[in-house]
Amino acid sequence: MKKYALPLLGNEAVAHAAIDSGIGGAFSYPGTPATEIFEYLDKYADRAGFCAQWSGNEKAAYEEALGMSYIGKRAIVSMKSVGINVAADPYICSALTGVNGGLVVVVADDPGMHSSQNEQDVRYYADFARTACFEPSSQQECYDMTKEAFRLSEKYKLPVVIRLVTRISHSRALVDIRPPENVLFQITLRQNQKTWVLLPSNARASFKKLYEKRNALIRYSENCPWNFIAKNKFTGDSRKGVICCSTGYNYLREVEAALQLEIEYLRLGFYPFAARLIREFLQKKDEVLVLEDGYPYVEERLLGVAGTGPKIHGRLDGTIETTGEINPEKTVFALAKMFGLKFIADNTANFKIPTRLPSFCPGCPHADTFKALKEALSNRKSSKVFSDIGCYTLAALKPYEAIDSCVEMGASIGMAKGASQGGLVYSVAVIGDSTFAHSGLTLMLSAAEANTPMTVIILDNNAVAMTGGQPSMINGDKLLSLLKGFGIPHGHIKTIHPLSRYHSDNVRKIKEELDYKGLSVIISRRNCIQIQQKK
Ligand SMILES: Cc1ncc(C[n+]2csc(CCOP(=O)(O)OP(=O)(O)O)c2C)c(N)n1
Repeated sequence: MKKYALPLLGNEAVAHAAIDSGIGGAFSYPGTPATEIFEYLDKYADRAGFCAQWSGNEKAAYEEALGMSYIGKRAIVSMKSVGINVAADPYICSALTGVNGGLVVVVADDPGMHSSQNEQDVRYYADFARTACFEPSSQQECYDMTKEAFRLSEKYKLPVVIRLVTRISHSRALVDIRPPENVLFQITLRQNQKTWVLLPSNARASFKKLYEKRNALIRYSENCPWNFIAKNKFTGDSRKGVICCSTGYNYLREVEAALQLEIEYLRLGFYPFAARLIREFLQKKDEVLVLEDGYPYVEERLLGVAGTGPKIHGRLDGTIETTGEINPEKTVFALAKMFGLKFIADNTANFKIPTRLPSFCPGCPHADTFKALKEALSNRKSSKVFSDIGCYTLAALKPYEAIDSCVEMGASIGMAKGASQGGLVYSVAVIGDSTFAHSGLTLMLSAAEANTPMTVIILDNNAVAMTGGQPSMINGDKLLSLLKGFGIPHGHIKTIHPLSRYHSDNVRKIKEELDYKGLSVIISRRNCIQIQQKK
């Protein structure tokens, strides 16, 4: 095969590697910054002969991938940071069942919360589940590590995580494409695989085995090409060094070059911890700076509780801000502090990145819904509006200021129910159609079962708008029939059309349902303006 390179986003490089690894299927639920992984796979699925399907939520996506792995085919499941919270149950349990076909779990974290409700760090999950985790620093590594992750997953019979962060997911570089694997992954149905039945007697044995696998993974970690000490042509202060991972590695090299510093560093790109290699690096150091994006995962482990060894600098001692993304500017300051450089402050102007605030698109149906809801609630001072995550969360901002909470996907209905059961009068939940399918359904079932006095407003814009307009699973008449099936009295399932010309009619309908002393649902139905324009 002729050698060639492609200009790929980090997300696309992961996806391309999955195709070249001969996957049988790709599963995902949209979420920034991970969405493009599946979108790329979806584009090539038919041609490459694998299945690609958006799933109802991340847990569903994980289980579908696990099923494909069970029959011996390779599968990839991708999601954003908080997605792994939803998929945690099958992910952690599948470390015990083991896998058959290689199973790669790509989680794109979002340090700095560009488009997420928190800054969580999947490396803790990988550790918690006792599995392995790759952490690429470049688009080439996204490609190479994904290929290696499939191999490793099959070798150790474990799901393997690839941890991305926004800047790696969403930046583009030339990626050398290696020859695709010539393996044809056939269905292989193995007999008598007790590990797949997690009865305590089976699970105990698997848990023991998991620790044996962990020891093997630590040995791999100590010898793999992704973890290494850079020592070549070093002439600087050898008692001070840096441990860097993910973007930290890039920023170190960028700043090192810009400021003509030479710094000895250890780069980490695979976990569990390469203990021997890390000890070797620490032995000769008095001070070490940790440059990592996300939580102080490496830093905390280096510090331990004994407090011996070199001084560790990073987020925990205030050398780097505790929260938020790291960036070249923070790297400059941290290095200046450790190396006692004075000129740094003048160099930082080049590294500043301006911020922009989001807002509803002109013509967005959500804007009309919130105008009507605000008016309907204006004389009902004790009301609270529990919202969810989607474009509609922007109603928290001026001029609407129409929602009181947004916690995680599906929380709106549960919180409105709990508040109503605690005595709140005018308890309102607002949830998008995709979020409703993702994790609102079960809560709606229990609200219907208890006939809790509350009003649920489902914003049916026929799309997962926030993440770029992917198809939502339930909307239109299907949504209406489903709600009727929950046993909610038909008279209390109403539809409104969010347009200013229907405003007073919409306000009246919402008021009627607010005053009803049981569960009522209002479907606010109009296509997302972006989707409409595309059509
Ligand atoms: C567990 C989890 N998965 C994915 C996301 C990313 N995400 C945020 S809102 C949303 C769905 C939005 O769709 P919908 O509820 O229909 O509202 P819309 O944006 O269309 O108004 C998604 C996928 C997330 N925040 N949390």
